[in-house]
Amino acid sequence: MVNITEKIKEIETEMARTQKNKATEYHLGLLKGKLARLRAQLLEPAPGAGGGGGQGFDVSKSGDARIALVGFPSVGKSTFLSKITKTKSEIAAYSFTTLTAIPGVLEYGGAEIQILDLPGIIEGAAEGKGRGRQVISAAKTSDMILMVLDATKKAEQRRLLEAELEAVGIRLNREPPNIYLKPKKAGGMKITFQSPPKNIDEKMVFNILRDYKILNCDVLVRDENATVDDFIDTIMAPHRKYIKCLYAYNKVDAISLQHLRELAREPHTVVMSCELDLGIQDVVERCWQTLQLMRIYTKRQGVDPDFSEALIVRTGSTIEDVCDQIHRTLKETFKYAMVWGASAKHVPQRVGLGHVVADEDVVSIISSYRA
Ligand SMILES: Nc1nc2c(ncn2[C@@H]2O[C@H](COP(=O)(O)OP(=O)(O)OP(=O)(O)O)[C@@H](O)[C@H]2O)c(=O)[nH]1
Ligand SMILES: [Mg+2]
Repeated sequence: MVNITEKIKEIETEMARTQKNKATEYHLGLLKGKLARLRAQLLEPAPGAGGGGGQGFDVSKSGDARIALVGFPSVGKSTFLSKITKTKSEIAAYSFTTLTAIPGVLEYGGAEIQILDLPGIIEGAAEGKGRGRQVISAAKTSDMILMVLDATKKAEQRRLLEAELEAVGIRLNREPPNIYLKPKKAGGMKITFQSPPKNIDEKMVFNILRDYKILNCDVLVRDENATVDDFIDTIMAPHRKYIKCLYAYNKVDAISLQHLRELAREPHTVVMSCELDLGIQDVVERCWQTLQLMRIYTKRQGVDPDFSEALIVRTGSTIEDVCDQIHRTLKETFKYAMVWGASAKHVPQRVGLGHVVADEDVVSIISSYRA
């Protein structure tokens, strides 16, 4: 069997050796395309192929969302899990304490969020070193990644981890590229740019598609800033996962106030000390915001609302979405709703199906249904 890892190394070496200039741009683009294909092959071998590396850990999803704790060994992932859930995951001063995925449940005002404590990732995880590949597969199934970092370590730890996740097709805090690609049965390639592209051209797109043996297709590049990488991501769309990420720097008890302030200013970043119990609740709140979910409490007429159980809807949802969440035919008999909370202009406010609700609103649906 040909060794994919070796092939990947070969291409990476060639890319490093190839000077970046106008003349080699096409060649580099092709190499990037090949690399993306090999990496996907490495992670997701064909069904039935032996030694499959694509599987994550055997933990079933539960609750309203899943957050994966990803980080290098000994940064405090298990300590954090123990702080925010009732689950105790083994904690120790040596690396690789956690050897499998440990799920915990974070209860957040009637919502249940599954927190997955994972073994520490080491460099080269994407190539299958250590348990990295499994960890990464588990991260890929999550709604959000909480990247736990050690504030006392060098800044490059974050870049290294990002590169590992990037290599397996995880895209952090980004949107899918604005490129339309539709393979066809015949008719050749039709490549259209909505506005003059800055980083790619028709020949480059053509070459990469041909290398992927996509000879008949429609392409529409809507973003003038699209790069070769964006284009490859579009071709590899089934292997790409766009996930929100929050960076949590732990152990800030061991760094200077100055350094702490610098870290806290970075985008998508929070700081905490599990040891001193500092900032933990902030991290939980930022996780909740990052998930872009809302808790809606329902209330029957004349009865107090039940705050122990929430309906979970996406941020920006309307009363109509809330109805759909309760029962798929509720809309049909809907008369109006009463809303208490941040979205109400006065309390309570009488609203229709189009009203946009806010986190922690209390909603009472009045329907014309009679039993
Ligand atoms: N100074 C300091 N130490 C901490 C803090 N949080 C955790 N630690 C210590 O860091 C060490 C590693 O913690 P763990 O929670 O086991 O780390 P982990 O990320 O789960 O490690 P692996 O399971 O090996 O990947 C332990 O000795 C903890 O007591 C903190 O906020 N400050
Ligand atoms: Mg651990």
